[in-house]
Amino acid sequence: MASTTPDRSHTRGYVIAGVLTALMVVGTLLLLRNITDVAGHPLNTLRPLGDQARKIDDLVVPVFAVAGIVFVLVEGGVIFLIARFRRRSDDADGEGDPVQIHGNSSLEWAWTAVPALILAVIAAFNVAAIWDLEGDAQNAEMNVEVVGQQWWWEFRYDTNEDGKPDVITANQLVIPADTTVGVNIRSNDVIHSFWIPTLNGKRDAVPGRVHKIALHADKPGIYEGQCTEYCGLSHGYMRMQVKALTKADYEKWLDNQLDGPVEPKADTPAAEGKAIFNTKCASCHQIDGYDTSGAPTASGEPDPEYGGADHPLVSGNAPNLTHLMSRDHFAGGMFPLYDSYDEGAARTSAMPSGDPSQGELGDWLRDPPGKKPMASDRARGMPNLNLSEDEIDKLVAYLTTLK
Ligand code: HEC
Ligand SMILES: [Cu+2]
Repeated sequence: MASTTPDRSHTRGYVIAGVLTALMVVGTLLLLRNITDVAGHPLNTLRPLGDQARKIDDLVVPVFAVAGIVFVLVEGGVIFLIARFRRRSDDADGEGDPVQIHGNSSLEWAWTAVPALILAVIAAFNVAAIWDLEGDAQNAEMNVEVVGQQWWWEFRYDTNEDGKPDVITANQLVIPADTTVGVNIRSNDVIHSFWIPTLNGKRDAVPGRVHKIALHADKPGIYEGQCTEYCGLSHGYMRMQVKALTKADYEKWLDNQLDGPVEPKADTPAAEGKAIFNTKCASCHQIDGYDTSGAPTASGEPDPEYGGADHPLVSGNAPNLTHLMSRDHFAGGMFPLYDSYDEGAARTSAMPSGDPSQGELGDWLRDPPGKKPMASDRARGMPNLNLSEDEIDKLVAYLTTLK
């Protein structure tokens, strides 16, 4: 022991403390840089673009500030005490020890009561915010059913309020801007989580339950989201978007959705594609007006709620394709439906414009599980149907007519 002089061990300690401090400072700066650089990061909770996200932000910022003050006070105190009362080389045992305050009840009461008080005040604001958000959901101007599926999101609109959906889409939840929209979040299989961070907090989609939240987008635009509850193989490929349109564009979009599917002209590749679709795809995918009532669901049984004759637009566990090309992306928002896609104003018009991504759709039909991991042998996702190139061409010709 005599070989380690106090001086050398001190130096080593200072070096380690210095390096750790430097790492912490660099890490904090990097973190701050990333979380404040919101432009290129669409999944950002610090950039509220709607009423509900703003209410959450208005709560988070002051709470974070309080936590920051407490952090600085406590850590500052710890560092001060370590420096002030550290053992020096000329210290003798038992001499000049700090005053011991163990058992000082006023001090102990104080450091129990002060944090409790701070937490109680924060809790009051939290509960008020939760009630406020709940009120928004209950007083929504319109409602949409949101159904989590492995691994994509389905959106159902009941515009004539007869209890049955009359518009069913996937991946992109289209809403009017500046309108409070209630979303009733459900699941058709496992637990997912619906999250559009610029509009509201996340909410789980739990089988057998309905969770309701409100979304209110200030302006027309695309608001990105991502499933945030691990839900199996392709959880990471389960995105969604809210597309907010002006009220006029929303009406246009709705009119188009309420129309039946485009019928391909006779004797075209698209017409042949439709015939192939009816034999190879319609058992899973719904096109409005084609009778596939009672299509089997994930469990293999016709599901009265999801696939029964009462809900002829709902096929169960595959996206409704009636107006496929009115969306921007397919398969959980992963792949583009348009090649030359205008990122500007066209993104928020009633119908995307550009050249259909025939290649992407062709690749998908050639080998869906190769493009996106799926367990199609267990009715989770789309199987490889071993289509010929000729069938693929005709199917793509048909699918791209479905505006
Ligand atoms: C066994 C059921 C099943 C069959 C049969 C099937 N699909 Fe699919 N399909 C799915 C499922 C499930 C998805 C969703 C996959 C995902 O996004 O994870 C899907 C996704 C798609 C999509 C993307 C839709 C979107 O909006 O995201 C297209 C396009 C598609 N299928 C076309 C076809 C065509 C064409 C056929 C016939 C050749 C076909 N499917 C046959 C189950 C099926
Ligand atoms: Cu999910």
